Amino acid sequence: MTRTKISALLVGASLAVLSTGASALTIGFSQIGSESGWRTSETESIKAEAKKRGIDLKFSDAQQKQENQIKALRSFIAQGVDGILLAPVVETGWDQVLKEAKDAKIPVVLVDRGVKVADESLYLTKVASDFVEEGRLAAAWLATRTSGKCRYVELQGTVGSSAAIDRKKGFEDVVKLFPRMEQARSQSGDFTRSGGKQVMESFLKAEDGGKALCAVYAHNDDMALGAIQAIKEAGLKPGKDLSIISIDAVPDIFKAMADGDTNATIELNPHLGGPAFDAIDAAKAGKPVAKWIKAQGPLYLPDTAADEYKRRSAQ
Ligand code: GZL
Repeated sequence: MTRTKISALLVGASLAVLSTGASALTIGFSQIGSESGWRTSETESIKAEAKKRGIDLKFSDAQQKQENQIKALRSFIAQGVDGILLAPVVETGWDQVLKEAKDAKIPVVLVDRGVKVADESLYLTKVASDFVEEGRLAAAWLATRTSGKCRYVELQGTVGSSAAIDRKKGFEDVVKLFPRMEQARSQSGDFTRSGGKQVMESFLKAEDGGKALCAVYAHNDDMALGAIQAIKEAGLKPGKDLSIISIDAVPDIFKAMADGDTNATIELNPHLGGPAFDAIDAAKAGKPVAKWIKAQGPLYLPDTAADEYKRRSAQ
C-alpha cells in the first residue's frame, strides 16, 4: 500500500472518531448467556450502544459457565483491551482474575449483577438495580393483595447469583412482618422458562395439585411464564387461583398479564451499556466514578398491560 493511501486511511480513521466524538475504544464484554428474554435484550442493547459510540466490542457468551467467563476475561487482558464489561453469573470466585485485570490497568465494570470480593477496588463500578428493593416491593405487593395471608411458592434464579440471593432476601425481609404469610416451597429454576415450568410442576405435585397454594413469586418473568404453563396443565387458573408476581418486565409478561394469567411485574432496565461505557470514559479521564450506578424500575399491573405489550413489542 502506498504512503499516500496509508496516510489517507489514518486521516479517515481520525476524522471518523472526531466526527462522532466517540471513543475509539476496544472493550471486552463477558456476557452470561441467553437464558432469558431480558438477557437477550441486554445483549442487544449493549451491542447497539457500542456501535453507536464507535466502540470495538469483543463479545463472549459464557453459556452460563463461570469458567468460560474467567477464560474470556483472561483473553481480553491478553488482547490489551481498554476496558471490560462483566455480567457475573455468580457472586464469588472472581478475585484472582479481577486482580489480573487491575494489574494490567484495565477497568472492569460489572453489569446487572454483583460480585463478592475481598477488595472492592478490583472493579470500577457496578451498573445494576437493587435486587433487595425489588424483592421487598414484590412482597409488599403480595401482602397487600392477600391481606397478609398467603401460602406461596418461590421460583429462585440461578443459584449463587447476586440477583437470586438478594431478591430472596428482600422478599423475606417483608414477609417476616406478616405472621400469616408462609413460604411453602422454594427452589431454583435457573432464570429459564423450562426451569420455571419443571419446578412449578414439582411444587404442584407436592402440594396436592396446588389447591392450598395462594401465590407464586418468581425471580424473573421467564420462570413465571413457565410456571403459568404448568399451572394451566394442572387444571388451575394462573393469575386467579394463584396470584403471580415476577421481575424483568419483558414484553411476553405483559401479554400474559393482559390475558389475565399473571398479576404484576417489576421493571428491570436492560439498557446498561450507556452508563457502563460512560464510567470507563470517566475513569480514563481521571474523573471519580460511583461504586454502584443504580437503575430502579417501577411495578406494572394489568390495567396498563395491553398498552405496555403493544409499545414494547413494537420496539
Ligand atoms: C438481573 C439479571 C437477571 C434477570 C434474569 O439483573 O441478572 O438475570 O432478572 C436474567 O432475567 O437471567
